[in-house]
Amino acid sequence: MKEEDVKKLIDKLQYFDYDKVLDKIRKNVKKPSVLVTGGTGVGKSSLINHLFGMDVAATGNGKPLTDRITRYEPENLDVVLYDTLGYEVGEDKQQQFYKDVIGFVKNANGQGDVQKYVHLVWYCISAANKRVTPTDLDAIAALEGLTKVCVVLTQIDAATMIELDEMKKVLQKKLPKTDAFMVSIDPRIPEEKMQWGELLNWSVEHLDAGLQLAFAQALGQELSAKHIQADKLIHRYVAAAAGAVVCPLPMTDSAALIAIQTTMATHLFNFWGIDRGTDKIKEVFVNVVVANTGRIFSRSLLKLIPGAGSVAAAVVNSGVATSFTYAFGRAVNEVCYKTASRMAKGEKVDITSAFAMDVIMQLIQKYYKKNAV
Ligand SMILES: Nc1nc2c(ncn2[C@@H]2O[C@H](COP(=O)(O)OP(=O)(O)OP(=O)(O)O)[C@@H](O)[C@H]2O)c(=O)[nH]1
Ligand SMILES: [Mg+2]
Repeated sequence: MKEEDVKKLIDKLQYFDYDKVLDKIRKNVKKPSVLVTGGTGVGKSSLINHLFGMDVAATGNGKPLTDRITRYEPENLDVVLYDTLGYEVGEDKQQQFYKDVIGFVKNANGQGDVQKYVHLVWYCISAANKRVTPTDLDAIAALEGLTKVCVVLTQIDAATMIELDEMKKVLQKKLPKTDAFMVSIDPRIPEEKMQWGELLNWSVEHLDAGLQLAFAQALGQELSAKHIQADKLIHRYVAAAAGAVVCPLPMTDSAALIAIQTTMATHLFNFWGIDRGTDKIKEVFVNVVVANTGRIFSRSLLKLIPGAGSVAAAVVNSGVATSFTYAFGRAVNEVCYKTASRMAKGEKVDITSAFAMDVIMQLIQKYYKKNAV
């Protein structure tokens, strides 16, 4: 009897099309854009690849806008990246760079066309060069008149602490209002010496609220910066869940609510970048999580609400709908985060066991209790 009810409940979700649902979620996403610039060989393309993964700046379908500027809009990332060729030594070449890059941002941001707007500039200066040049200082000052700019001190593995301190001092003196972050892609440099997280937090904070989630979605490696945004994402669906259950309804009629929850799970899965692997991963996710959301929902509620009785008799009110949706979101989020962390380390993860129903149910219980209304 119970299983039959549950089956009825999830029948409507059987033909879940992951890509279609995701398309709908991402269709209207406004993408932030980041322009990465600085001298030649300072590690601009490497930085883009490190943060957004998948050799975006090497193999991505970049569109050369000028000789110097290439635009990347990777299909599965909610961000637009402009990689630039760095300036070379020589007065003429520096002038040309100055004209090209600053001219580009001026033009892009002066048109009032949000599609073209450059939201952030990461101005890279290599610690390996041991110095901040007048060209850098001039370019940064000019760019700051046009958009939000920070300095990224790259390749810090190639400088001593004393050299780094010296460069930081120069930056503080010449550009006292500009934030600067030290990074390297050398895996031998201990994490605490680098400021990847700080660079990404700066970036999120300097974007409009409507662009922050998209920026975080696009990040591949530095997962801690995604957390706050993931929570915001869950809250959106909790609000939708409240709207779907305006008056109490029988659990067997909660297909609309479950559809919201499966969409949330799909959104989180994409947000954490787990679907950037093979199609097989998506397929497993759909089979393990999406197809079971109704079952997880009904079983959890019978466990969590004392006296709910059978599925047929149970009634879902707005409080239960929001508490459960929140707990489910947190549970899926936690598993996604752990999975993405393991994948980032190069581990091969078995999605079936990572997202097993028991694992999700236990986490739901943990979060539901904490937030029960
Ligand atoms: N040691 C060290 N090498 C790095 C680091 N980041 C990049 N590199 C190396 O520096 C070289 C130049 O890196 P790119 O990313 O191509 O530099 P770029 O700024 O894009 O250069 P252009 O496009 O020519 O202006 C490559 O050989 C990278 O492997 C780093 O953090 N540490
Ligand atoms: Mg490059």
